[in-house]
Amino acid sequence: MTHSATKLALNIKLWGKELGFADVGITNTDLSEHETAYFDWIDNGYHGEMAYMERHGTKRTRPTELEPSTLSIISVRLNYLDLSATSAIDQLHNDQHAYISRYALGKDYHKLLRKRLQALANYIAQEVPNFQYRAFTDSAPVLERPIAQKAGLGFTGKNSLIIHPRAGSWFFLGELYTNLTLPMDTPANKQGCGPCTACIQECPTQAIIGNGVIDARRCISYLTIEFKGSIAQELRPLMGNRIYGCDDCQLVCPWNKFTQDTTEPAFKANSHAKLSLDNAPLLSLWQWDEAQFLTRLEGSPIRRIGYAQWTRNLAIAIGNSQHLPLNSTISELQHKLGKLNELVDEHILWAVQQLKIRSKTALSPLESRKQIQSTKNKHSIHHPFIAPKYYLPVKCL
Ligand code: B12
Ligand code: SF4
Ligand code: SF4
Repeated sequence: MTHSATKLALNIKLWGKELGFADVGITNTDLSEHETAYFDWIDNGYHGEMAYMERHGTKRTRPTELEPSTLSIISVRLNYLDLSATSAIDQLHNDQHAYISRYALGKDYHKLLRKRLQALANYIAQEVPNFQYRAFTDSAPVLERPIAQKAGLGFTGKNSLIIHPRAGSWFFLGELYTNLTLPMDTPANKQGCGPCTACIQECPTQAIIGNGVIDARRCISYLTIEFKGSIAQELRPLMGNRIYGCDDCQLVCPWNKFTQDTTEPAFKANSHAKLSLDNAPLLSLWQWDEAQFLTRLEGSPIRRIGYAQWTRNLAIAIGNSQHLPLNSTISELQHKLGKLNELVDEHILWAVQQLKIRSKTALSPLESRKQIQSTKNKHSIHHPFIAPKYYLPVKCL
């Protein structure tokens, strides 16, 4: 490796930090050690209905099939957790409120991250004639986690997320595929989980089926964001009040006590919405019509799922609530029957039925709390699971 390549790599890291990335690492295009695991995952059908993952074939595992001129990959991470947002744990414990995944409380990260990568590329282009690159985050057939691990940004946790030993896992990943020959960073090969299995045990739907292996078909993130169909009845009670994404396998991860606050104003909770998404009552969100959904969530990643899916998800969360007023909530639910489509109606009817069952077996809030605590079977149909212990920096617990 030439002296100038080493110097350029150092500069790329400095520029990346200047641009607000929490870390920048560099690796090559060899992801062969991950190929078998990836295709086993697809062959087992764990990707559910994300058919694009099958369609992309080896483009995801062989970077040069996606971009032939690629010689080195620059991998970046950007912290997104807003430590000043209402406590994630309080929201999960309040079944009259909606739980929205922390990454979606602010503005959509796709554009922001790509722009930032573009800015990094501009710095490089000033130094290197004939510099070629492509910027990616999330949506392209790129094996982002294995790349980040190889570039030294963190190890792969049992929850499959990349975990930085001094910053936890609340960050997005992005990449620049480049035609530069750059020195590789040391891969973060040693898994830091040790004997811990908190994420596996506490996943509400038992979607983590092995070390680093997720069955997306059971994952609440998949069910609420990617999956358009009818959610299996046995999974609905386990979803609790999680209406968009899920964070439990990060909330219970001890490494996340080292979480760093986001420095991005765009990722601050409610940087876009006219309602506090970190603290939103289910029934207020239920009252939005489609026009409100579209205007209030302008610039939010949530808008992507569309109003019908949003309504489906809300219906499940309302059906799971033990503490909403019964009669008025049932009539609010019924009010939307026949307004969207049969699939949404089916979820609304399910929710109405859940509330009616609740009215017959009504427990006082105290009795109901006691029952939740004493339940041995955490996947008991009536009690969406709440983990006993969470890890976040003290200020936002
Ligand atoms: C499809 C997808 C999903 C699916 C499937 C999740 C999954 N685990 O694969 C669903 C919808 C469920 C999902 C959920 C979430 N996702 Co997602 N998702 C993706 C996407 C688009 C592709 C991931 C993929 O290829 N999966 C297929 C599996 C097989 O690949 P893999 O997990 O990378 O697995 C490799 C390694 O884990 C390794 N491996 C496998 N087993 C083992 C075992 C050991 C011991 C080791 C060391 C390694 C190892 O080999 C595998 C094959 O190469 C990426 C973006 C991208 N283009 O990469 C974002 C991405 C992974 N998601 C992300 C996020 C933030 C989330 C959520 C937290 C969002 C939320 N709050 O709801 C959840 C977390 C759920 C979870 N525990 O994974 C971030 C992760 C950032 C990070 N710190 O790691 C990414 C990178 C997006 C981004 N650009 O920031 N996601
Ligand atoms: S995001 Fe939620 S449902 Fe998915 S694996 Fe993590 S804890 Fe389980
Ligand atoms: S919760 Fe425990 S097992 Fe899961 S990723 Fe974190 S350290 Fe690893």
